[in-house]
This record gives sequence, C-alpha cells and structure tokens, in this order.
Amino acid sequence: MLRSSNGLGAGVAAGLGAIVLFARAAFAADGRPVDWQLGFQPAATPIAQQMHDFHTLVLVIITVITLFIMALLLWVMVRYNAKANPEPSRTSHNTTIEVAWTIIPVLILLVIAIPSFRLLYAQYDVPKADLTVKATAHQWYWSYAYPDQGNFSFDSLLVEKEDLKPDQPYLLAVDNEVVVPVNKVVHVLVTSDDVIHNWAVPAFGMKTDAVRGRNSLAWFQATRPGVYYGQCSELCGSRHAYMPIAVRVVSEEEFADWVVKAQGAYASTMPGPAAPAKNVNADQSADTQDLASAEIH
Ligand SMILES: [Cu+2]
Repeated sequence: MLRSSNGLGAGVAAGLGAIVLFARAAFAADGRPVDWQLGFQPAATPIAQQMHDFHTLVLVIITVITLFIMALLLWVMVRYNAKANPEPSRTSHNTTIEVAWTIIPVLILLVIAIPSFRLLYAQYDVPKADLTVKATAHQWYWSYAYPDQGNFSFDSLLVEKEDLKPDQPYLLAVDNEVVVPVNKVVHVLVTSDDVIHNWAVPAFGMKTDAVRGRNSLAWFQATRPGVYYGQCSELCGSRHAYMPIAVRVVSEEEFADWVVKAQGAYASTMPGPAAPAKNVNADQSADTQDLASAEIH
C-alpha cells in the first residue's frame, strides 16, 4: 500500500516536472524558436503584439464555432437518427433560422474585419525613421548597409555548426548581426541581388519580399533588448535554409559605440572621394524613403 502510494507520488511528481520542463521549453525563449514550442515567439514590437491579439481573437471565435457545430451534429445524430425518430419531419423552410444563419455569420465577419483592417493599416502607417538599414539578399547570405551612419556595409553569413558559440542556435546565428537601438523606429529597405528572397523576423511580426530592382520598405520598433532571429522565407535555391537573419537590439549608447567600431571595421566599404561609383549608392539612399513610401501607397 505504502509502496504503491509512493509510486503514485513519484509518478505525479515526474508528470509535474515534465509539465514544468515542457512549459519552460515552450515559453522561455525570446527571439528564437524552441523545441515543442506552443504559439508564437513573444512579441518584441507593438505590431507583433497586435498580430498576436488578433490571432487570439480569431482563435476564440473559431473554437466557439467549432464546438457549436460539433454540438449540433451530435444532437442531430442522437436525437434525429432513423431509429430514434422513425417519423421524419417534412419541414422545408424556417424563416427565423434562415435569417439567423445569414445575419450571424455576417456579424462574426464584421467582428473579425474591424481589428484585421486596423492591424493592416497599423503595419502600413510607417512612422518616421530613427534609423534606416538596407538589407540586400544574395544567394545565399544577407548584406546590410547603414546609409545614415556613413553607408558602411557588411555581409552576414551563417555560423557553421562547428563554430557555434554556446548560446548560438544553429541555422539562425550569423557572424555579423544587424545592430539597432531599442525603442527606435527602424526602417528596413529590403532588396535582392539575384532571385526573390524574404526578410522575416517572427518576433517583430515582419516578413517582406526581397525583389531585385525594388526597394521594399519594412519597419519595426523593438521594445526589448535581445537577439531576435529570423530566416529567409522565400524559397530561393539550394541553400535557402542557410541564410538566417539575426538582429541584436541594444541600448542607444551601445548602438553608438557599435557604430564607431563598425565604421572602423568596415571603413573600406564606405563611399569616399576615391570611389565615385559608391556615391551613386549614397545619393540613392537619401531618396530611398520616398521610393519606399511610393511603393507602399
Ligand atoms: Cu533566400
């Protein structure tokens, strides 16, 4: 008796332990996916939060509809099967029910449409940039330029498995991360050098196609420091899975320090008097905001 209750206790404890571990695994990480994850990565921008809220609303609505339909089906199967109901009704019209099953779905769609359009407009209502970063896709890596910080640029490549540092997730970590300040509006000008790629960071609620010859504007305002990972999300060739995106959100002071270091490290990429070809790019970046907003509207 004692032994079996001990066994039961151990079983319950193990079960609770597994639940705690599972919950930790499912909800712990910020900015990256985890094994057995449920739901989205925690929202790191107001837009991502709005997306999550909208998702939750729709999830509640479809759950209620599904349960209601299931209850109706069960009721019909039990109450009106041929055995329980040998004399079938000959009813062919019921105005009240017909009006209800037309009006109620319309109302449900309205309830969904209002926050849906609100979210859509919030995404495309682009606030003025505090910082602009240009992201260019290549087969198969990203390169980034900071037009307002001297237009230095650098390539951002996957960290191979054997070179990973302890906290770096494989297929997400890169050698040179995009660095941005926290709580600032960052415009990302997304373009491609070859085929169509896609710049996507789930925690920011961002996903923008990178198309050669076009500058597409995306934006985010990260509200928490941290490292946020994403991946190219448009099938772009054999190494599509090997061109991840990593954005490091830091304080304003850390960002200023990083800019000084980056300007030194990537000085050779900055346009100077000896490189007139690069100046064309610099002029272009001054106009990018107009170009990008022209595309959106
Ligand atoms: Cu790609």
